[in-house]
Amino acid sequence: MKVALIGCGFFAINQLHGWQDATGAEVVAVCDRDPERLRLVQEQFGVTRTYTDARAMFAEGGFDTVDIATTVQSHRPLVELAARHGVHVICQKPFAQTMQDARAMVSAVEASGKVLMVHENFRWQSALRAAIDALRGGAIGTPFFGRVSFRSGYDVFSGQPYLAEGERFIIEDLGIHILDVARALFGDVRRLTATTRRINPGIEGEDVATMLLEHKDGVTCVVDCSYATKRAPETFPESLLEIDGTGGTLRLDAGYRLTIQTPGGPRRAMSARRFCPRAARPWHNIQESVALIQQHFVDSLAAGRQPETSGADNVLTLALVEAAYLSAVPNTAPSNCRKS
Ligand code: NAD
Ligand code: 89V
Repeated sequence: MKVALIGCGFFAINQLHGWQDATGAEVVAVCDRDPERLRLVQEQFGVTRTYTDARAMFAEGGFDTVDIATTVQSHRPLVELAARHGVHVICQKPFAQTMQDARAMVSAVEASGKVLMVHENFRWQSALRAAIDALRGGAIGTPFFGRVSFRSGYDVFSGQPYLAEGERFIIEDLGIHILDVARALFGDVRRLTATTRRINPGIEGEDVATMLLEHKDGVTCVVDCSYATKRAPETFPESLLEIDGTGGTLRLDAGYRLTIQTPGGPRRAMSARRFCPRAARPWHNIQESVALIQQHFVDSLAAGRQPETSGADNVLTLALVEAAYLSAVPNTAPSNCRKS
């Protein structure tokens, strides 16, 4: 697979490392509007074809997949450009700013006959993947309760200053991952309610969100996210799990210690493996998930399968984000529930 990458910013470095580790894929061209970012990437990764304009890169061609690592505003024009040039597409989360944009991008790539995957990598963190596999394998029977929890005081704004500026913050940027993990664990969602708060006065959006999900298969799940939680140990970027099933319990605790308990059965515990020695803590878990999702894309294409977080699948995660914002808006309760 020959890959062209658009957007050489903060996070793309992880993606470029991931492509270096991938079997069956190589990056042949990179594009960024900022020539300085291009220079840095060329120096670090030795990619010689560089472009400041994506249209020029597509016009020259020579690649079969485009990996879009820009922020959300540019996703729709770039995905549609890729669809017009008939290449496979990977697009970073959040996939779109509106459901309409998301559906338009899915339709455009579908019409081109190519594959579209949203880079929704959290479900590929190895500790979360071990939990997902255990649950899907019936390790604790039928789950009936879940909690997927991300609570941190980590300063995300130093690496990604734009996160402090948007009207929306934690649900759109981070909650989207955690909602996707809930979908990977318990399937699709029938109903969602949410509350939000802004604790940090220096940012525009909400930095605390608590969501209650009723999954179609009957699981009730609490998804709680916070960037205002100052505690030790700092668990960034771990998503912790508490899951109860008819046949036992699964816990994923700080330090990514996974424990599965069944009555009368052995208590099974494991630690997350060290996959990516080159990634600096605390980003190693994320770097690992990036490499794994990129390899999943290569393998899915080779096998003629849709990747797990295809564009069509990710529209359902995005719908939960939209539902959470709608639910959390004050005064949107039906008029007969409001105080007069
Ligand atoms: P960034 O601003 O650091 O980098 C984006 C880069 O894209 C910039 O260098 C910019 O010049 C370039 N760019 C923007 N529009 C362009 C265009 N039309 N053509 C060419 N270049 C263009 O942003 P970032 O922090 O790297 O985030 C990028 C995306 O990755 C965001 O959507 C963010 O939510 C996502 N992200 C994902 C994870 C994850 O774990 N999946 C983690 C961090 C960020
Ligand atoms: O994964 C992300 O999208 C990042 C972070 C983990 C920092 O929230 O923005």
